Amino acid sequence: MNVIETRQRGEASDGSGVGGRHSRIDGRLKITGGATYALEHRLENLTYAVLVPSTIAAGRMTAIDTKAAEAAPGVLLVLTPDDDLGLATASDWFGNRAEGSYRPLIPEITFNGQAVAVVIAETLEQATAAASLVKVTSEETQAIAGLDDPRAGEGNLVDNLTVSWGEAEAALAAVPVKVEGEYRTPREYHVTIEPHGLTATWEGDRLTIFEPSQWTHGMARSYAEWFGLPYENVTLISPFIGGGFGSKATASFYGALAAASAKKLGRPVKLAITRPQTFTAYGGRAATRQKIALGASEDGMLQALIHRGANETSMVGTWVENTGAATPLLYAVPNFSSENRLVPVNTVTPGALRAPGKNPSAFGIESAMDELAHALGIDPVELRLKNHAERDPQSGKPWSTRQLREALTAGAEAFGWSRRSPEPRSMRDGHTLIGWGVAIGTFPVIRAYGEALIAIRKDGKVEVISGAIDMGQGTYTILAQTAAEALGVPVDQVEVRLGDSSLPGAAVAGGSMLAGVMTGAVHKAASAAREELIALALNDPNSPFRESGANTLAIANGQIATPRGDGPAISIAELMARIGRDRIEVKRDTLPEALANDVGRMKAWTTMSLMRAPTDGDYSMHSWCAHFVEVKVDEDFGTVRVSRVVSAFDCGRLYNPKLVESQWKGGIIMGIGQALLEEGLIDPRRARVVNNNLGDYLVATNADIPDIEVISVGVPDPHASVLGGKGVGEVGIVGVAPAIANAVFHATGKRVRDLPITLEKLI
Ligand code: MCN
Ligand code: MOS
Repeated sequence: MNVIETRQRGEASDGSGVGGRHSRIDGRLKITGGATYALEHRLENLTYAVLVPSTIAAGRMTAIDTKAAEAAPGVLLVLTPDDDLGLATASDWFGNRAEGSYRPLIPEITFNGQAVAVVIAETLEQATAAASLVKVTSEETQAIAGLDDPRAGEGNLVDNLTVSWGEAEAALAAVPVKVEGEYRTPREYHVTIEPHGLTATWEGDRLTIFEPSQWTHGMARSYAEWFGLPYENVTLISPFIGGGFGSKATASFYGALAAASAKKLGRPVKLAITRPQTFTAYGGRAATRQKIALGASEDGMLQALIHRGANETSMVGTWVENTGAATPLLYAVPNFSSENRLVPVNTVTPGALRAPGKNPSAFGIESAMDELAHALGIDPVELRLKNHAERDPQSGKPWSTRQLREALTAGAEAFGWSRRSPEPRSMRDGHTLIGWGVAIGTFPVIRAYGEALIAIRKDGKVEVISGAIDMGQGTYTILAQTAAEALGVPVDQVEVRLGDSSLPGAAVAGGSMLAGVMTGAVHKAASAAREELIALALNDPNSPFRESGANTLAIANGQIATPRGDGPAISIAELMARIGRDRIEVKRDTLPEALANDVGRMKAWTTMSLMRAPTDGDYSMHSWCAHFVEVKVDEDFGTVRVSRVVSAFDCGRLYNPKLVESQWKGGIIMGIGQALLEEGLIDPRRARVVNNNLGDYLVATNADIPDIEVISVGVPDPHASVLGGKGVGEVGIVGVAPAIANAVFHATGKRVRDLPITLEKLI
């Protein structure tokens, strides 16, 4: 079922290998309804679970009355904090595991919407109706609604995020030109089109979970640990995912509840998170604020940078949205000081949302750089080029590759930046003010390990098998292309099977690392499979090549021949028939020798503990971009429209430029939404997310999006990955919001330092 055939009707088989513009091979299945998503699996005897959310944000539940719910039609089970489900704790992302038991429902309430009970019934309607009958009595205490709540305070310093060199305060006091500002980003949400949820089913002591997942192995580990099962007893299946953006990388309390209920009932349980619950069942991007001071000499050389950031976190968990993530990397500055604080508020613990840290960080520093350019009277592109960092200012290491100058230059050229008139409010079209803005962005290269199995079938088809996932970014397609190239077969001869934790191991599809990890593993396994096929063709007594005198063979376009073409030439299927083989399987991993034992494997696939930081090694490795934006602002109404975007990127080698362009554009589109629309509105009285639906939480739609031109200026980066690519999935969003804010300033002369840029801030 989760096998993707690469042939698409009406599409020529172009045999494109790595670097080809192949369309997504899962695209047809998705748009014709052939792709089965997690909640669409129809199991016999299925039951339905519905969560009961808390209506207070802080306090303690003193009593819960479930009698009416239990007596309601069709109800099978009601679980409350009074039920001990016998679960153990699970490891965190890095594989650290606290002692003790795990209770997914607790009486201590720390946010509005926290689940206090779950009701399981024969039908969804029955469970929904019964959930409304659960009566909760609580002692309510005063909640801290968010970062702006006066009771929230300054927060606690995160020690390992304090970075400094030189004498920033003294240098700032001495410079002739300085700017200071406070920049804020609101709470944002993933709003994936496919909401979360799962179906859990047991067979004896084997648990199967159908759940959308950015990381089948990591999530399977959590389930195994909760229930005290051997890892192999859990299978998590996730062949298709309707968007994740960071929200589907961990197993969550509702997964534990569904699986525990299924165990108790001896029947499969489906738990679908409702759209409003997607705002509280897991966390979105934390709200942030950051104070930035920049000091420069009159000729525009940066002398000092002081950065004081903070992000909200929950009362019970720690989420670091590092506002200083991009700040130390972008510019050469001799005196630098940066810190980040955590401010606990009554919210669900925030989580990773496309380019966590880097995204709000870029909003701060890139807005501030625009303010500095204006104060200096220097063109903002020129200011950035002037202060280009020749090596990583923080680690002191050379960049592996950094085509940021090229991105700024190529982007400016394609945009027509030289025609910009520098004064704010100096470009207009009737009642419409026109503004042009620029900002840069970055995202680190994160390396990890992967494993892939390549099977050559007797029909000559090649299977690529891995537990890695594809949530829309293109994994199926690039892995087919990689195997096709390494094996010398057309891409439509390759089938890719992904999204199942029982398949070979892979890192998380997060941190923009999966493509580099998995193309490396597939390339290695497919190259080994090719060697094996050639060895068989040369040595098998029944092979037509046995007497050819050749000491190696060539495979191209699915045909095996002698290198000079002077011997026989046959298809892979024919060779398999001649040598009497049904299937050749080759599995390879990219683990270093020292980690290739059982423990190393387990750690590599199910935790992040073996991930390699961008500066681990001799180089500092990052993707880079420069965004150029035009906005049109209605002078009377203050409405902002983005009318043109040109962005240039350095992401190293591109495995599939068509998919990369789509990733970049997707990031830019999200960035436009972030700049102009997205904002979780929190009721200060009850700390409740007010706009918890797709009608009121606004994201960019087609009508908000202009033509977007993307340009690749990258060169292969041999240090970043086996095939020379750097991360693509997240860098596109980084820097978009400040480029828009800078364009709005250029159009209107008004500097908006808190997102989103809505009309009331402009009139
Ligand atoms: N790619 C490429 N050449 C490269 C690098 C990547 O061709 N050098 C292309 C490939 O098509 C690959 C894709 O870009 O499948 C993304 O690769 P990569 O940057 O390695 O990112 P991951 O595969 O790890 O995907 C995760 C990343 C993250 S972290 C978020 S958040 C995000 C994103 O991808 N969420 C997405 N892109 C998304 N796209 C969709 N449609 N839906 C999401 O939820
Ligand atoms: Mo992406 S936020 O790292 O899943």
